[in-house]
Amino acid sequence: DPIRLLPLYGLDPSSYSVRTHGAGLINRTWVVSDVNDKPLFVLQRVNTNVFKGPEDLAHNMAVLGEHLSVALSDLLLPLPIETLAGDRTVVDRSGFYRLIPFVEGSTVYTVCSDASQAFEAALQFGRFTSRFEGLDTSLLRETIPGFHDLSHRWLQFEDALRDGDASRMGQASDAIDLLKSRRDIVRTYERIRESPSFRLRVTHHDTKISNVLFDGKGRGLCVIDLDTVMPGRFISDVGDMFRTYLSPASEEESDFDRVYVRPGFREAIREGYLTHMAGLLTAEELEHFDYAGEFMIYMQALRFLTDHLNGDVYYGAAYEGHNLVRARNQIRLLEAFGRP
Ligand code: GN1
Ligand code: MG
Repeated sequence: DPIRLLPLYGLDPSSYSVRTHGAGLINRTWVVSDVNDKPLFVLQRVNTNVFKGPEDLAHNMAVLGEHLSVALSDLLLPLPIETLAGDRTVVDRSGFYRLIPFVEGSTVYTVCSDASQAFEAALQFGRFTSRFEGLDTSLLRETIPGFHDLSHRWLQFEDALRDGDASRMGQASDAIDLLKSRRDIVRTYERIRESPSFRLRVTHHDTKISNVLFDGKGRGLCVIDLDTVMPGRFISDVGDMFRTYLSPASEEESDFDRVYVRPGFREAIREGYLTHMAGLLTAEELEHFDYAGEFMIYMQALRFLTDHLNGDVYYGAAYEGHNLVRARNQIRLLEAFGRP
């Protein structure tokens, strides 16, 4: 029970209750409330199989916080609180934890249900990146090496095709063939990676709707879940919004007829993101705005399929063939997205 960590922060466990919260695949999250049930903190356990260097996360949060305070920025960014000993992460045998202030009156959504939410979220992610424009991104550490490096993901896929489960490979041949046939998406990425017109900026790398806090009127307040904040390209953040906001059904949906692109959402993401980013993106980046969607949807399909072939070691599986369903779902979305 994570309540045992509260004394490290000088908090008396008998004055708080802890409830599980959210549904990420990687980390575990709880909300800590007071005796009147008022939420005060979010407690998270970070998956150390995925994030191998807790000190890198702590380092990055410190760099971000420092930049905002020096720049006297108006950006709201809930950063981990210090323990009595002055640490922003707590390491114990089960992993490492951090405690973050709960933003009063905030709500999270697990599904992006209308275009105005997509607009608000995209505005928040664009605003987040824009507020770090003056920061030297080389100060940030890579918390997951090669995280959105599509060439690296392609190589992992090839490894799985060589060493993975043979019977699963047979069953998944349709998905394997489809992803091989769209290797042009990897080639475009390789050009982008070498192009000086594509800038490295402070990038969130996990722009799903549940990583944005909203107020009671449906206005975006700020972004959360900063573990994967590191130097990156805008195609990661814009692409993951396309990937996770366009369809009414998520990557978990097994009825693929429910996976499609809702009208108006694409435009909402574009307008929202460009609210703060229009003046910062280069002409070549703007030309690749829609490519971002292909890039992220394709990468997620590759990652799910790779994990399926490898025996579900990364994402886990709640039922037999779960990651193959997720991969096929993302392939359906890639087809619905169309070729930019
Ligand atoms: C993971 O755990 P969650 O949902 O925040 C993954 C993302 C994937 C996502 C797919 C560190 O994020 O890259 O897009 O699952 N995060 C990591 O649901 O691998
Ligand atoms: Mg995350």
